[in-house]
Amino acid sequence: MEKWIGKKWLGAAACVLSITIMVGYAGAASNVAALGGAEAERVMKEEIMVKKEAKEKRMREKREIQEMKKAGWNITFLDNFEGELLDPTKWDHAPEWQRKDGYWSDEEAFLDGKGNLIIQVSERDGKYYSGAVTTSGIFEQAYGYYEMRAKIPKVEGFWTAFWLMTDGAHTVGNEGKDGTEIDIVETPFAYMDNDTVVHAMHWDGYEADHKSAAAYPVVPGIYEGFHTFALEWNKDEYIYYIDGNETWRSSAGGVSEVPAFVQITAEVGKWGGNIGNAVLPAQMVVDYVRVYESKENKQ
Ligand SMILES: [Ca+2]
Ligand SMILES: [Ca+2]
Repeated sequence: MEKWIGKKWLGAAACVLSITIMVGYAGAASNVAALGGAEAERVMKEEIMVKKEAKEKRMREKREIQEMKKAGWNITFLDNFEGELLDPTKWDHAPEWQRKDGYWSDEEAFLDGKGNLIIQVSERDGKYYSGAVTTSGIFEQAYGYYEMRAKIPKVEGFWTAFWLMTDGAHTVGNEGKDGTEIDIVETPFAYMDNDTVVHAMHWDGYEADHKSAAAYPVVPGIYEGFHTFALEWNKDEYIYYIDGNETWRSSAGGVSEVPAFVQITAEVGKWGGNIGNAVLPAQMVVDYVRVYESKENKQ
């Protein structure tokens, strides 16, 4: 009996062993298949997540524009930089010419196909090239609310700028009322790790009569990730915002009364440090630009 039991147990044990081995093989085989399946599933889930996030982003953007409308601001210019090519009904490349220590080049301003405008700085044959886009001759507005969402690189030797410009900024006399260069944000100190940006106005030309006013707000983490940079330009003053928080207000030079065009540029020059220390190419990534007009403060 004991022997039989022993045999039986032995047999049962062998059977369990063989089942284990079979299960083991089957398990290994299904693990290989599962690995492929899991990878495919991971990729699929990731794609669904990316699409979901993109949809949520679009809805959030629409909601933000709706909220501005409720507050009395109608959108007059919007570019989310979707698609493959810069929209010629909204932007032009700024003229290719020497700017300080670099050259503006069409090649350095382009869409990344992921919903962003790239403003790049590159070195080619010892020369420095940077991107610049403008709405000059396409879109101009006096007063309003101007906003850009962008990620600024921490690279030495150049600065990015989101600014409003008009030919009137060159006209001497009548303060800045007949035209002011309004620098919503400039970033010459990005490489210094001091979290400082520049807001500025320039008027009465760029020679002996040149006048300007500027502020240098410190915003912790401003050179990490995306941020919004905005200006409210009304008949009384200019109000600057970063991430929705007021960073400066001023009516220096008298407030400009003439339409201006929008520019997003990178400038190579010593104000931004030594370009020789830069790791290039470097990119500013712009998610969107929005311009609104106030019902109460139309031009
Ligand atoms: Ca003037
Ligand atoms: Ca975008």
